[in-house]
Amino acid sequence: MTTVEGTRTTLHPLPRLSNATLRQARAGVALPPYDRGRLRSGIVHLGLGAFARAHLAAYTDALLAIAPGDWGIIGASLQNPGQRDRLAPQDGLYTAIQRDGGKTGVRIIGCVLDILVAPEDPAALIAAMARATTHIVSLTVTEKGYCHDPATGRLDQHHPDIRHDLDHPGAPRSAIGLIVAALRARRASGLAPFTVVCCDNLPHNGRLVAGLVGDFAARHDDGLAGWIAAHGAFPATMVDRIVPATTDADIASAAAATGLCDAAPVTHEPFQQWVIEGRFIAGTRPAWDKVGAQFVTDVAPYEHMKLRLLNGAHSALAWLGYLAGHETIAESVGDPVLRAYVTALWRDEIIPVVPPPPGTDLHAYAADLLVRFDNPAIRHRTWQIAMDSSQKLPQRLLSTIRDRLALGLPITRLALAVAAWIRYAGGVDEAGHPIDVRDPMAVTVRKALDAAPPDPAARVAAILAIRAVFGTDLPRAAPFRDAVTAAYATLLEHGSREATRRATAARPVP
Ligand code: CS2
Repeated sequence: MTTVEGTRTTLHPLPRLSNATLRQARAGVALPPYDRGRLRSGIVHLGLGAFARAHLAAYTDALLAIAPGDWGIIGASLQNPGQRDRLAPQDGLYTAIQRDGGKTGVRIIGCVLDILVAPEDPAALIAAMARATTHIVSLTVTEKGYCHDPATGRLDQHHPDIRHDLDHPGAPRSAIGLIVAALRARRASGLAPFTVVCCDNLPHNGRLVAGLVGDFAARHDDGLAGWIAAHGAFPATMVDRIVPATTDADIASAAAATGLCDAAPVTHEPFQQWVIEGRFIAGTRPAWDKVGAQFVTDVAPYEHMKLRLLNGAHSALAWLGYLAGHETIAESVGDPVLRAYVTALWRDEIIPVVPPPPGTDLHAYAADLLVRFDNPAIRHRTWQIAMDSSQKLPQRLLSTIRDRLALGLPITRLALAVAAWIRYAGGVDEAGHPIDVRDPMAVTVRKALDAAPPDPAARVAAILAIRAVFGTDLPRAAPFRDAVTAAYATLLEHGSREATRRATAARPVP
């Protein structure tokens, strides 16, 4: 038995996956067909979690299999050494398990060459980003990793990490501080900037990160902000693949499939989509389009479709499903009440206000989403999706609500989702058990609820007053306040399933 240091994971008595053992993988396991020894890095990726390893790295690995290029990836962990401790003994190799109902495909991904841990040595990470051979810095640091105000999209100058980084520009700890430090180093050595590719589910993610980097750089009066604005590139992207957190059971299935111990496999659905604005510095980028990515001039319609239909429904199902006692998204959409709700939510409230991307039928897209959500082999926990909800709500649901309010359209089902978040964030489930709410604003939300008088209208008003989530417009919009209050009262009185049934059955007056 091998125990991986820094984790509680116990591995099987099999050889550990590494360069030396790779060829011992069982027949049927796809191996990187390129020569890893000759592969050089061209990408530094901040936040090397499961999603990036099943998406950006999977695309890059597939590309390297058909077209050589110096597009190896140096991954960086911004929080703790866990991922490095799991992957370094494996020479960066890991197993990707594709699950589609009863069908499984197994492949070992080889394009991650090294993993750095920012808090251990920020200078080493800045140096890797500032190297002439690094052309792209990509990110999946989750919504809260950008240290911004979700309602305005501006840098939160009071965020402890941003304050730290402004005071210690040579040893930053936030993604934005690290990027600015590396851009400063490139400018000093006469290099062009790298292209920053944000792969998080944020609205206008390229523009948003450009603004945050600009805000941060402008705090030092050395002309850096102007240089970045003139020479930098921050293409927008839409990323999509359902990738649940890796569990011990996944580690066991990777071992069973490959015959090798892997402390950090990823599991994912077959579907993947990556739409990228084709704006890279000097046009230097991997030909990801050869392996299915789409380069377009305007990502916005794809982003709206994905954030509002997929992620909006995911969050709604996460809160309502969790409250109804469902552990996963597949279980939630297996419940006829929640299934009817999400179908009606898409058809009646979301699709009518989302302009479709070229050649896309949004009803067909929604039908495909339901098939993806149904995939029983993907155990995507409602609790996992409910994490950091305060950072997700604006782009996933509130934008759609704003569009409908502007047109005077009803929002019954969307309002139920918002009310379900408030109910979930209260921290007690329908059986009276505590909910482990993980959210940077968990305390703020709980305090607001606890301080409000106990009636639903007062509690909802207290939450809507949280400006960083709801802005200044929504708390003043009476149809929104009333719809959320009514839904919240029904949730408290009748529970999630009955409230969902009623919201689905409601025939709101247009
Ligand atoms: C999910 C996303 O955890 C969540 O919030 O909604 O991770 C979702 O699975 C991906 O965006 C799918 O591309």
